[in-house]
Amino acid sequence: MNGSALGARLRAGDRTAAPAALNLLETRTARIEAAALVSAAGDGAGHIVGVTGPPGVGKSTLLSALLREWRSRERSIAVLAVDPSSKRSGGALLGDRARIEHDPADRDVFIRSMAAGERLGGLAPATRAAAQALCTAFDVVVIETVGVGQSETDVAEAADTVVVVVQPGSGDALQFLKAGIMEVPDVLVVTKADLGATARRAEHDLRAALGALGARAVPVLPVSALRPTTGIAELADALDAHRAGLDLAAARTRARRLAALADFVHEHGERGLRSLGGRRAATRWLAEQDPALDVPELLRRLERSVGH
Ligand SMILES: Nc1nc2c(ncn2[C@@H]2O[C@H](COP(=O)(O)OP(=O)(O)OP(=O)(O)O)[C@@H](O)[C@H]2O)c(=O)[nH]1
Ligand SMILES: [Mg+2]
Repeated sequence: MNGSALGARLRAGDRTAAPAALNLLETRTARIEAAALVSAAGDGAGHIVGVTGPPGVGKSTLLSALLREWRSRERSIAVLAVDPSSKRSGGALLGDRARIEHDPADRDVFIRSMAAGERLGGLAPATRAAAQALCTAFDVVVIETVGVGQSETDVAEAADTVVVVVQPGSGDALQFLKAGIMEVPDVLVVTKADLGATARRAEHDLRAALGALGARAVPVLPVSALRPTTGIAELADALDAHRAGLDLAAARTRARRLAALADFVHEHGERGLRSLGGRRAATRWLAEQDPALDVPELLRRLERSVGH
């Protein structure tokens, strides 16, 4: 099956094209077909939600509960679970991992594990492309990543809305402040709210940390993802509310530009980035390009601008 045919099927809302589309996007030797797929799929109206947080915080369990909530709202959902174990990352990350629970016969839910990017918590170009292509056929596309410090910015670049999941009693609130990543979350979830006082303290610490930073109003939501769940409907509502406030066309243009730059760095490394005059200069240059250009064209223009 060629890329543009698969992209066209997704664009027509044919969710059964998802597995073949992902196979193609993950084939390293099929870059041209993969680009054709993403172009043919076009700009999707689906909501791309990034879910990130440290290993074992409860992301997959949370998604199992969110999937049930979204299905009860008749949304179709694709989940791209970025698997850190596919990189050399040491066994410490694994251990007590829950899988995302779902009904395998439900054709409105598609779950796929994908290889991680170069950095721990980073996104491979195939994951960005997959999110862009799938959001034409699914109402919600989730990208689940293991977040460790700075790497969360990768998922923020690919998603419309970013949920950062925080473990009670972990001191994560202070970590966030130190790492300067309070800019990343659109919604903060304190998971394992069933732990009681520790969870309430984490919620309080996060609100205090956000208050100290001033500026953006980020909801902090306590959730328990173990049955009987609490806070899940509120989380789904908060995601909808964030989405409703977005300029989606602008967000998609921004995502395409960032994806092109990420692809460029993937191909040409930090040296290539320096030849563009650094990340800031490259971002400024991209901001001057036609907003309608797709990722492959932006990448070509970036390469041409430095004579590659
Ligand atoms: N008490 C309690 N335990 C939870 C909750 N959510 C998840 N857990 C437990 O936390 C552990 C890790 O959950 P996962 O959902 O696998 O966490 P994860 O963030 O997806 O983990 P990785 O994918 O390995 O990074 C499991 O033992 C879960 O049962 C919760 O709301 N309350
Ligand atoms: Mg998980």
